[in-house]
Amino acid sequence: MSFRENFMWGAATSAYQIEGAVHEDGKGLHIWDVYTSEPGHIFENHTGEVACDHYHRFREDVKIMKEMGLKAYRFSIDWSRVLPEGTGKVNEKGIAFYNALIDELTANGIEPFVTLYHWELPYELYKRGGWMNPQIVEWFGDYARLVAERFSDRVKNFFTINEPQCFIGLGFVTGEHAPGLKCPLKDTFEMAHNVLKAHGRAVQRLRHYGKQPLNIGFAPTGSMCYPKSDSPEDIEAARQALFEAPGDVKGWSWNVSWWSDPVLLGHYPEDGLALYEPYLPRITEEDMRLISEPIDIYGQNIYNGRCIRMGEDGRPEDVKRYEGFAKTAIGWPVTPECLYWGPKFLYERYKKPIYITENGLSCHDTISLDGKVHDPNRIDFLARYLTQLQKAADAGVDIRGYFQWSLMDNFEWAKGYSDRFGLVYVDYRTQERIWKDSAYWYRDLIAGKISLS
Ligand code: IFM
Repeated sequence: MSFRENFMWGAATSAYQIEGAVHEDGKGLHIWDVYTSEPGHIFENHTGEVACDHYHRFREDVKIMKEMGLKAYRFSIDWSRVLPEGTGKVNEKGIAFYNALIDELTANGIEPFVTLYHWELPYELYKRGGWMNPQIVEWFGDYARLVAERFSDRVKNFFTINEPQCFIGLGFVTGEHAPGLKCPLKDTFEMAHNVLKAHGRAVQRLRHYGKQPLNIGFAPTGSMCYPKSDSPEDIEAARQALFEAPGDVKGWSWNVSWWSDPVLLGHYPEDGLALYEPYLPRITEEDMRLISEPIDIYGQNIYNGRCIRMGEDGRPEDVKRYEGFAKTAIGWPVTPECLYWGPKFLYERYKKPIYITENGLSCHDTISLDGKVHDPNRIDFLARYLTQLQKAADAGVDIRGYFQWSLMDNFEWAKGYSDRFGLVYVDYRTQERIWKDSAYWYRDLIAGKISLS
């Protein structure tokens, strides 16, 4: 057994992390443009002003994708590039850029997967309250309509929002990401509710204005849970731990079920409702109907997980990692099992076809004396993780595709360019793209020249 036929082997990026051209062709500002322009927020004050200069080099980048044999490419549209003020006047040059990118992809036989929101909140909308303003539900809906009208003749697959856990948790709870706020928790729950409603409105608009039947989903993230052993007790403990609400309310956004249950099951999880009760906004049945507007596919970003066993008190407990446990350059644990147990538990609960919308690692990649970039750790990581994903597919989980994060090194938010997640190395001094060893490995895997164990 193996992955299904026409499995979508892909790679992912996002607009601000690669495009550059932030002041070109009528693009409006978004919160990251503004946040990165203020010193002190980002590692060595890096910004995305140039990033990978993908705005000008997208044809070269699509050529790389083609040579790598990618079947699919997941990228995001910068809301402020097509609607500089977030609503109203359309920036035709921004539309033209995405049209050209989509055309280039389809001409090369690469399926585009478009994300509507990968954290570029237009600054003009932020000034009007951003996610706190309930009108954002319609603003986002109008944006989704524009995207459907202009691009859905060629784009069939859409994800509404990427990693709400991060942009609410890091942007508005801890303040490590744009716009750098530490809001009262009550406000963050209200924003989250508006995010989910905006997602629902976008699903409606995409569906209604789509020029063909569309596959629509969203792309949350989360640390997965895997059992210490194959005993039914440990498996049950891991399942429970994955979906339970974090007890520490300050970390509430790092939660799978608070985001995914409303979208897929039509209600917030009961344990979360009880735990977070003092902070919750008014939630109506109409809201829940909107939030649970049916979707077709489930995207999940998975990087790592926690090992869980059933405690003697009958409650799940974390198993301490041994000293020297493998970790990536950014410091995340290497836990391949998360790519078996995560999709398995998610599929059991939500029963939707799954795409792994992001997975990958940062390494300390450098150009070696031979002019090449050798990244054995990335190859080893991918082989281990994908073996587990294949096991999940073999076990009957409906996995439709896998997007490696990322196609190329890029602007890693608060870490600037200090972390390299790409299959392709970007020399930011010259914008030269250099295939890392893992890019060749991924190409050979896609071509069927390498088998996973
Ligand atoms: O670079 C990010 C991406 O934008 C969202 N998911 C995690 C990646 C690595 O941190």
